Amino acid sequence: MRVLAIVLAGGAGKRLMPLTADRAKPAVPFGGVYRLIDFVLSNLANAHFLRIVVLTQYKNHSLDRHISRTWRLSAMLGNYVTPVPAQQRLGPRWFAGSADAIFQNLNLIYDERPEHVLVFGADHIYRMDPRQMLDQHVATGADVTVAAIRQPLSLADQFGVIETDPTGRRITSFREKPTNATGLPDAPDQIFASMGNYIFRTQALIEALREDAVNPDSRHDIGGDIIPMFVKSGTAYVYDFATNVVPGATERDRGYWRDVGTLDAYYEANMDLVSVHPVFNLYNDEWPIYTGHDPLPPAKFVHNEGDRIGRALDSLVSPGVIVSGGMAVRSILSPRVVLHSQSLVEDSVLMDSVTVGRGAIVRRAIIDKNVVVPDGARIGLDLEYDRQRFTVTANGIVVIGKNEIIDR
Ligand code: ADQ
Repeated sequence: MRVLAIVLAGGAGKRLMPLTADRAKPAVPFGGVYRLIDFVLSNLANAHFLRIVVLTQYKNHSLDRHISRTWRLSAMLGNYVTPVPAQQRLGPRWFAGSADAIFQNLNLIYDERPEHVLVFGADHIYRMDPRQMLDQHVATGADVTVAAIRQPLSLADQFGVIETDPTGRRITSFREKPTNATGLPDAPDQIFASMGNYIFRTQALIEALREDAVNPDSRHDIGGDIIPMFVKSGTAYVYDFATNVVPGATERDRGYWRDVGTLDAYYEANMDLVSVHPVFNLYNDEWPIYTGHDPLPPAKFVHNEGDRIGRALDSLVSPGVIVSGGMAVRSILSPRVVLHSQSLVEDSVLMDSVTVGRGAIVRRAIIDKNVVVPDGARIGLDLEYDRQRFTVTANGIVVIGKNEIIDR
């Protein structure tokens, strides 16, 4: 069956600032060596959906570079992962919303002539076999199938909220980020949330996008505008993510899905990787998460100045790291991080090339690329002080943007 996958990677990711100051949200590094977009692309690739266009718009340079360096499929077999920047094909305007992004790129669909189009979001951490969703989509004859997962009612205003008929399959109501949602009949404190992954029958998608494009009242958003059109005509179905079976999944990480749209959610999802029995298992080689990075030497631990042993406990340590007489606990050290003597890094995420100076202490922090933490500095110990100079989240995580200069 001919299938084209479109990955939506054009969102601004404002709630992840400062991590999205210079890069699109799907390009935000995660788990040391990954970028957020690697998760959806790995799911598609593992399912052999190998014709993929990635629609980009906002600060797309590092995303384009990552995709073109890492995601090189065999052109000889007709496979590709192609980043497509907003090109203003239809006049001098950027994409108005996710539906407009596809509308402006309909030529990609005409070129490929798929029977079904997968439209997947680019910024979630999960494993999913999309073939099982496609099977259901084809079996029900749906015009659109929306993947969904149960989430707490309190988060309803962050998601598309789905209600179904008694069979649990056909969608009877889809409301984008409602502020007055009610819980599910069998679980009043939960909602059925759209995961932002859709499969469309191609012709139905094209017709809906054309109709939407000339609707002056539309915000041209897939969740807000396109899905409700199909709900009205009774041709929208839900795919329950809880039924998805991924090869090699463990008891603990089956059904794992995280929307990392906020800094706190992003931090927690990183910490899920370092917990002693990780809730998300990176070692599933039956459904690998692919990525790419520069060729770097192995991580090195140095016993410094006679008595200081470089150590890392319950941590992920990437290639090119040097732990020179410092110590990392429950942390993620991305490529080229250096911890100098007597430094201590706890419960933190350090991105590429961060250096932590002699005797410095870093606690519950996210530190973006290239930041130099000076000798003896204290981060995450006095949140009042940190609030004056950095971003501090609702949960008290200190976030330091790329290239920021830190005073002691
Ligand atoms: P949000 O993620 O808030 O909710 P949106 O900001 O439209 O919705 O982003 C969806 C995806 O499209 C993201 O991957 C984003 O990067 C991309 N995107 C956004 N604007 C774009 C544009 N102009 N061009 C290209 N790509 C763009 C969505 C759904 C909800 C659902 C949540 C699940 O709308 O119904 O519950 O995802 O997280």
